[in-house]
Amino acid sequence: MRELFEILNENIKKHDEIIIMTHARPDLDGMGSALALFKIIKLMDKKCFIVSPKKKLYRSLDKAIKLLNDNDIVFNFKSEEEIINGKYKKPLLIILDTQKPELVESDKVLDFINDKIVIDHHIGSLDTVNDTIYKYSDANKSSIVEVISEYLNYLEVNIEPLIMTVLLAGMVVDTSSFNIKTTARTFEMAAYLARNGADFVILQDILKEPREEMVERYQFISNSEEIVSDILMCRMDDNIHGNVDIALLAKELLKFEDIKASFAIGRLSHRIVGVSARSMGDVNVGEIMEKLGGGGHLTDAAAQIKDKSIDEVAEELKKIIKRVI
Ligand SMILES: [Mn+2]
Repeated sequence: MRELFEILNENIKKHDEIIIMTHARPDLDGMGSALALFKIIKLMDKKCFIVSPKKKLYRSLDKAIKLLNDNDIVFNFKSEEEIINGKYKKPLLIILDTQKPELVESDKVLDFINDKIVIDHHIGSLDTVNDTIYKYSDANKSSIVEVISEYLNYLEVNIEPLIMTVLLAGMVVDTSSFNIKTTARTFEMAAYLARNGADFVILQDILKEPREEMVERYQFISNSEEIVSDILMCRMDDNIHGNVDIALLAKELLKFEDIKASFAIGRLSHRIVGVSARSMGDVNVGEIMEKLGGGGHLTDAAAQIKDKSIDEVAEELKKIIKRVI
């Protein structure tokens, strides 16, 4: 990681404008990291912008940004048009929490800026941003927050404690409260964030959910089915949901006693159905999602299927699971 930090330092110094972009429909990990990196770059006295999300923010992230703004901690967001029309002299694009061109917030910005650094913690695929100055991709990292915390630690700089809280919230979300993808180093970085001001009460406030949404989730869960022994599947209704909502369902299902793997199916758009899969490690859900055209890790995977109903996807998934197990 030292190499990444040296390259970041060198390139932030070398460029005139630093543009930070995360994936579309950003979460607390990707955008929380972007906010912290923005502050780091401002400390280095450089112009910095974050690519504005086009779609409505997830509630938790929206809450976090409002809370920061209410405390006079502000950021510089720019739309893709503003960036493309910005007449920049020497821009650098830093991409966080994804390396897939089809997942970034703006493919126009991706095409527009030549100098790119990618920082990701998902398993790489063939379809990845190329022509980068440097690509850091480590699937053993819990979150991008963990990497950015390491960077803060390496630089020995201080940013606002409230941003530390948002970073820790991102870590909590990406690790399902330190249950998955968590190493000893993750806890060390969580301790680092706590030592530098992360507040657990504010963190809980950021992550709290409205009652209706939790009740709705448990309705879907109550209709879940055990496909084969210890494997649960749950389908949502036909309304459009965010992939975070689908992932949350899969994570919840995995909490039930004896359950080794879980799958949640929901509609992501009028044409796309999403599947989110989680496993305790005995069942390779990455392999199962690959058979549905998706991919991922042993314990954490997903797929997106075009032009099929939720029930059709559910039937296909059942067949695959019965074949594999
Ligand atoms: Mn992440």
